[in-house]
Amino acid sequence: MVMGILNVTPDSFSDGGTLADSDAAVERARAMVAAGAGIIDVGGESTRPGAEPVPADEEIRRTAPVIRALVHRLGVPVSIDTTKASVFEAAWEAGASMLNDVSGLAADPDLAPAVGRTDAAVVLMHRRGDPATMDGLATYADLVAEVEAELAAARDRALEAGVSSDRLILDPGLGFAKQGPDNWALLGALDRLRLGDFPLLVGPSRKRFLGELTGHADPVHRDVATAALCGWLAGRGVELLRVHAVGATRDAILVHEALETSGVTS
Ligand code: HH2
Repeated sequence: MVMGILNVTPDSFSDGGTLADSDAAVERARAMVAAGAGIIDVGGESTRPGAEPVPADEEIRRTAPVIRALVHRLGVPVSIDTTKASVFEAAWEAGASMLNDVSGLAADPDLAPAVGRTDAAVVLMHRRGDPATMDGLATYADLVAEVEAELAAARDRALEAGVSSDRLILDPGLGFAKQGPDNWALLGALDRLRLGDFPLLVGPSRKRFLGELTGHADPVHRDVATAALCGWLAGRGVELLRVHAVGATRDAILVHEALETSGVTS
């Protein structure tokens, strides 16, 4: 499934400040659904390195009305991209059905119990530190083993808070406390990062490691590289792909599926 990114922020790294109001956000989401998105991920706080923290009440003000509009006007499933319990609770109240927590339930001790009281699906992403510190924490003696162990700790936080295992989705957190080559190494270890057989979400969209590869300094020029990688990820059985350019990713998945149906790939 393709997850379309809807950042209602002034400062996201590739699309910050591009949505003037709630109506513009609904129209962007409508286009993403028409292009093949099965779920929309709404974010009200940028997670990029160095991003300014956003107070919870401001994050709620940005996200809750948009979520309500998406659920009621488009009827599309919505995920809330937050690390804060109160923002999740407002999103849940507004109709969101999934929590996407880039901190893997580590940033806010109230978030695990809050999501445990609901039946929301939960994406647990791997990162270290926060936007201010994560680039300085991207040092690993054994990258895959450490990411695997830290994802297992996030899984345990969720299970201890009462989130049932069939609602958990894991994410290696491309670009979060990772140096360029680390992202490629983690892509080569996805089967291990499932911790058994949890579904995976992967979010390569427009990220710096794709800019380093292609030479495209402007993130919006990285959609072709994103789609190419997403086609490959679909071939590895990754369940959820979080992207800005939904149509390009959908096309890449279709190409992969056609090759598989024709017996060209195994
Ligand atoms: N990446 C970003 C934000 N949220 N969530 C998950 N689960 N996985 C990711 O890889 C991921 C994520 C960063 O991208 P974006 O939302 O475009 O930027 P910003 O954080 O600046 O709003």
